[in-house]
Amino acid sequence: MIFEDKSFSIILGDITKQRVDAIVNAANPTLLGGGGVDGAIHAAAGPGLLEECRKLKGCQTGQAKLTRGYNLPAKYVIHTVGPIWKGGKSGEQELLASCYRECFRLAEQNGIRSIAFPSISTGAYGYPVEKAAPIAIKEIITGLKTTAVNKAIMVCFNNSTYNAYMSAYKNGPWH
Ligand code: AR6
Repeated sequence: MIFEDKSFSIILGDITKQRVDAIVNAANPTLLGGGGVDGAIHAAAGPGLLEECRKLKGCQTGQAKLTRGYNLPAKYVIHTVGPIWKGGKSGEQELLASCYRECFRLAEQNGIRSIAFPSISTGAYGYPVEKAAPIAIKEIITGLKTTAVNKAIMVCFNNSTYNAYMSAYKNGPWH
């Protein structure tokens, strides 16, 4: 999708390989690493990332914090903590939207022009991807329209995630 010199893509791939200004990490409140995309980002970035994360003293659900990218091709990592899915009546939608918005806010503050997102909360945190995808897409398109970020990529790690995002994109009101 291209609009007003801005671009949004949904791809199948590995976020640690993306050559963008910042990649987003789906972290946990300790910011001290974990499995899934968090583990992959720490493994690819090297120990400097964990050292910097230790100084951040954690992060609340729906918030985001920035570090450098160390051995990653990306200059920065934006760590955000998605909500754990508890059935949808515990504010999950608003917290998930807040993750994407906070990432754009930090991007804007730090001169980041290109950003790659993983599918926040839809792995270990159990958020149904069919419900998460339209929220993610809406906030990413809003972020592109309202900040200086000009390129956003949703990096899906498997086919079912990719299909859910493509279908949410096709069925959405944004084009
Ligand atoms: N590139 C892109 N996406 C990936 C990659 C990768 N290299 N690896 C996994 N994914 P998850 P969450 C996808 O579980 O649900 C961690 O332990 C994965 O297929 O990584 O927010 C943290 O420390 C899924 O689609 O994050 C937290 O404790 C998506 O990334 C907890 O998991 C998110 O899955 C956070 O859970």
